[in-house]
Amino acid sequence: MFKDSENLKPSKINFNKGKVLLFFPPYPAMNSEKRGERQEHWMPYPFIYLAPFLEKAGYKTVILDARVEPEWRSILHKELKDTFALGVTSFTGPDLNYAVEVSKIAKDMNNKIHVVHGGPHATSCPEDFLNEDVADFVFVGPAEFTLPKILDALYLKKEIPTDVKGVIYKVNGKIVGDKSSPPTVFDYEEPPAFHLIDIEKYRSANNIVSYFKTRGCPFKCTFCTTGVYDVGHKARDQYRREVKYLLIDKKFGGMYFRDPLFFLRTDDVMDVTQLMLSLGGGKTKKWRGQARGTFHRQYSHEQFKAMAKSGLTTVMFGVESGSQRMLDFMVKKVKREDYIESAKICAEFGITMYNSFMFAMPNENIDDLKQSISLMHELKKVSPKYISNYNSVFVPLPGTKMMRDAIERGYKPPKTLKEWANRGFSSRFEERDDINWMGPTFKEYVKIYNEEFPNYKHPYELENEGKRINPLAAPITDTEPMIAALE
Ligand code: B12
Ligand code: SF4
Repeated sequence: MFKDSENLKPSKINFNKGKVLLFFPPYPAMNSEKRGERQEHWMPYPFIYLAPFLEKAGYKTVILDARVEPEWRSILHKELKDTFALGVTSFTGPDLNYAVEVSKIAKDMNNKIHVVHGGPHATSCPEDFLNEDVADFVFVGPAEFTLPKILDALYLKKEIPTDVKGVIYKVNGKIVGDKSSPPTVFDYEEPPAFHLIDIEKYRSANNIVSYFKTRGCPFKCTFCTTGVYDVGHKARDQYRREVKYLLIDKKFGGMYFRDPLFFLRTDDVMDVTQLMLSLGGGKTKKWRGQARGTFHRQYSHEQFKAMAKSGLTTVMFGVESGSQRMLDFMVKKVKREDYIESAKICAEFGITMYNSFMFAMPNENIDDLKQSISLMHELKKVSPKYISNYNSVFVPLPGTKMMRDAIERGYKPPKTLKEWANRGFSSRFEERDDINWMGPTFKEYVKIYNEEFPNYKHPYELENEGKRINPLAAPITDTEPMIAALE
């Protein structure tokens, strides 16, 4: 046991202000019977980060994660009986149906429960929740510092402070408040509230854990909402403590750094490399992170070698398109050739390059599609063993420029929470009826796509069918020859 992971224990606090129940909606793919076989499960990170601030302020905090609690409805009813405030998070998608359902249940209880919402959809479209009377307060962006302030005002029956950024609510039927996001602070002292969840429920058969040491992204690709936040980094001691806790105390075998751009800061990456080496390196632990196409020129040969030796097994690239015209249009700030060069580096060091491509974006034409397909082949040719390409079909995300590009071409965005919840985000064209931004050549586009990718299946679907093994989940012995070669 590492001594410093003791610091992750919460301090003794007197919870005298009432109970806050934090609800994470179900995610059917995760709830499936094959849950234990999935490659990786996400802990309810927004709540793991918010809870310590609530506890510090004196609120008993309970996390109800419906993704891992099949009986969540009965637990919810029981918990709500003495709840002071219910917090709900939701992505733009099916989550919203559950977000509405649980809020209604809370509002129908005999005890007065303050209902607050936050998360990706609340950040993009905060008014939706107030217009439909689903929430009393809606939080935009990170809420560690703002949520306790509003709850305290409610608890002490004081005026709602008007100087809190990132929260809106109704006064006399009119929406008031400041919906600009507060700064993203991540290097705070409060340890994540791992003590509030049963970590075993997030252990997949492959024993991989996700972790963030950075939030937000300095880039502003026009289809993505992550760049909306400014960037917050954890301090060195803080992430070292937390990584050791998960990998050593909790015995996870692989770590996926979900930082939007993990490989951006060389000093941090080298520090993580040292840390992973000290924890057993590629011999007992593996890790993975997300990079930009410029990965190949950000590190020296020695540094790549050290990373591979320390257990870096996979790097994920949001390639999106093989057309430079489209890469420029989405302000990716990467050259097509960068991906080829990064593929060569990954192959040289035995690191799997996981490339995500996006199709049917507004302004994309047949030639762009052909260039994406040809880039996929070029990448695969670098190393069929270490390069893997995956597809997704564009989903317009609220608050992004690419959604406005789609609207300019005829897309009618959903207007209600129900419409947002029920719109398609499948990666198979035949399951999508919302794509009307592609112009007259769309039929031909789909034909070429389907010829290239007949019966396309997403990695999760392949996982569920037992037809795909994430390299991070492959037995350690499979990566040993490469590590030996690097000695
Ligand atoms: C992990 C993850 C997933 C996982 C797990 C999802 C799940 N439901 O189990 C998987 C891979 C399955 C997934 C799938 C999808 N995802 Co995803 N995912 C993420 C990721 C990488 C991390 C989310 C996270 O935990 N962040 C860490 C926490 C701390 O950050 P946070 O959510 O911002 O929380 C803070 C605030 O928002 C706020 N807050 C959050 N909740 C609440 C609640 C209350 C009450 C309050 C007061 C405050 C509050 O306080 C928190 C602490 O400060 C993000 C990108 C990112 N880097 O954040 C994308 C992201 C959330 N996903 C996104 C998308 C689009 C999807 C998909 C639709 C992709 C697709 N086409 O299939 C699906 C839909 C899934 C669904 N349930 O509907 C978008 C969301 C955009 C949107 N408007 O919804 C994001 C932002 C990425 C992007 N492209 O911009 N995803
Ligand atoms: S796509 Fe990646 S690089 Fe671009 S803004 Fe989003 S997280 Fe940042």
